[in-house]
Amino acid sequence: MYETNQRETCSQLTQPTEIPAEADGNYVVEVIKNNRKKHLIKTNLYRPHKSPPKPENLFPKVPVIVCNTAEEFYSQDLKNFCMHPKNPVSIIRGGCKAAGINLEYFTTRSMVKRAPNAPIEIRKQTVQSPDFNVNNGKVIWLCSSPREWKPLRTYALYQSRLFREKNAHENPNVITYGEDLDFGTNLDLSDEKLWKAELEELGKLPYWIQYKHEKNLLSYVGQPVLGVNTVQAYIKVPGSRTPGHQENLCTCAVNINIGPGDTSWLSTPEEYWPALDELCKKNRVNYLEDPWWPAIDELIDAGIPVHRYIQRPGDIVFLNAGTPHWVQADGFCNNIAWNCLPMQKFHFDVAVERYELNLQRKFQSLVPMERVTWNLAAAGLELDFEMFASVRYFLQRSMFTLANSVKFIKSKGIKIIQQADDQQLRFCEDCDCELYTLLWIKDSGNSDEVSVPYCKDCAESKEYQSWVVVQQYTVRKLQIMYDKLKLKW
Ligand SMILES: O=C(O)CCC(=O)C(=O)O
Ligand SMILES: [Fe+2]
Ligand SMILES: [Zn+2]
Repeated sequence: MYETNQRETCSQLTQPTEIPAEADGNYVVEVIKNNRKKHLIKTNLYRPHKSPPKPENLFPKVPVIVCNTAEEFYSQDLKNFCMHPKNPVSIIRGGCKAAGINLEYFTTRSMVKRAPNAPIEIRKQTVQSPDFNVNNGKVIWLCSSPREWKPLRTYALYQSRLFREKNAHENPNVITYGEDLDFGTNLDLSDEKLWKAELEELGKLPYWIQYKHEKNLLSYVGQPVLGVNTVQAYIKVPGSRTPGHQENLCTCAVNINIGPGDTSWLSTPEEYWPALDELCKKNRVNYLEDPWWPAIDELIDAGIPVHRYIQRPGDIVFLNAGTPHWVQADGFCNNIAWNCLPMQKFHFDVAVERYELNLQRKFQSLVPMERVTWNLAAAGLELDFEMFASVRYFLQRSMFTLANSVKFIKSKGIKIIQQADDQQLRFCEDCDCELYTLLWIKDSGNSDEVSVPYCKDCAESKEYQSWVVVQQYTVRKLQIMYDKLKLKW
C-alpha cells in the first residue's frame, strides 16, 4: 500500500552536488573559480512532484494526542510524532492546561484591555456550510471577501453583541447559514513591549512549537515577518473562514483555540498539493494567489483525501510541513497562530522546494530562504549530518550563483559598489524574488532618488542601460560563514 507523506523531496537547491558536504569553503571557492571543475555544481530545473494515487481511505482519522501531564507535553515523543513526515496534522489536547499556560491572556476582553486601538483586519463573509463555497447561489471556489480595518475595540463590541444575541452562553456553537458576518483576522501581536505578558506566557510552550527559539529556523530571518515568526490572533464569530492555503514556504503551523467555541479544520496531506493546484486551475483560481475554498465532493472525486477535525478550546493544531488547510469557526472563538521551521532535513528541503516554486511562479517568498540559511551558518550551529548536508549544498549553490553573477557584471563593465549588509530584507521590484547579495539599481546620477532594487534577470530584461550593482557579500565573506556551520558528531 502507498504510505502517505513518504515522498522524496524534489528541491533542486538542496540536492547533493559533487562537492562533499564536509569539504571546506576554500575547496568550494576553488571549484567555483576553476572553469574545468564547474560541472561539479549543477542545478536542474525544479519540477513539482506528482500527487500520489487515490488512497484507500479518503477520510483518514486525525490523531489526537492527549497530554495529561506537563511531562507528556514536553516529551520528545510528542515532538517526534508531530514532526514525523507521515503525520500531516496532529491535535494536541490538554497540554496547555497541564503546563499551566494561562490562555485567558488571549480572550477578547483581555486583548482589548491591552490594546483597544490596535487595528484589526475585517473580512466580510457569509455564514455557510464548510463543505463548499457558494456565491450568488452557485458553488464556486473563489471566496474573496472585502477587507477593511477597524480598531480592535469596535470589532470586540460586534463580537460580544452577536454573542449575546445568539445566547451563546448555552450553546457556544450557533450557526445560521446565509447571514452576513465580519471576521476579525490577522491581529498583529508582534510588538514585544505591548504584548510582553502574553508572549511570555507562550514561552511556556515546548520549545519546538515556540514562535521564537534558536532551534526554529524562522528566528534566523533576523526580523519580524508578521504572522510567520510573530503571533497573530483571529477573532471569530460563527462561520468565519480562513481560505485554503499552505503556510509560507510550507513551514509548520501552530494554532491554539482560545475558545469559548470550536473551530472546524479541513486539510489534506502535503503531497497532494499538486492535485489541489490542478483542481484550482480547473476552478479558475490561482492556487498561490487567490482566496479559494474547495468543494469537498470535487476533492473526493479527484482522489484527494480530506482530514476533518474539530479544534476545541485549549487544543493545539499542529500542521506539519506544507499541509494545505482551510478553516471555519463553528462558534465564537479566538485563535492564535504562528509558524515554525524545524532544523530537520525534511522540513528544510520542503521549504527550499517551495522557495523554488515561488521563484518560478514569481510569487513572493515572505521567508527569505537565502538569508535564513546564511544566517544559520554564520551562527555556527551544530546540525545532524542530513540537515548539515542539505544546508551545505544550498550554500554551495548560493556561492556559485554569486560568483557567476559577479563575473557577468564585470564582463559587461557595470560598476559594482561594495556595501556591507544592513540585514534589511529586500525583494526585486518586478518579480518579488529575494535579493540577498546583489542589488541592481538604476544609476540615475541623482542621489536624492529612492533607489529601487531589481534582480539580474529583471534588470537585464529592461531597456534601461546604466545600472550599478550593490554587492553586500563577497564570495570570500560567504566562505567564512560557510566554514562556521558545524556538524554534530
Ligand atoms: O484560525 C484561523 O482561522 C487561521 C488558521 C490558519 O490558517 C493557521 O493557523 O495556519
Ligand atoms: Fe494557516
Ligand atoms: Zn526580478
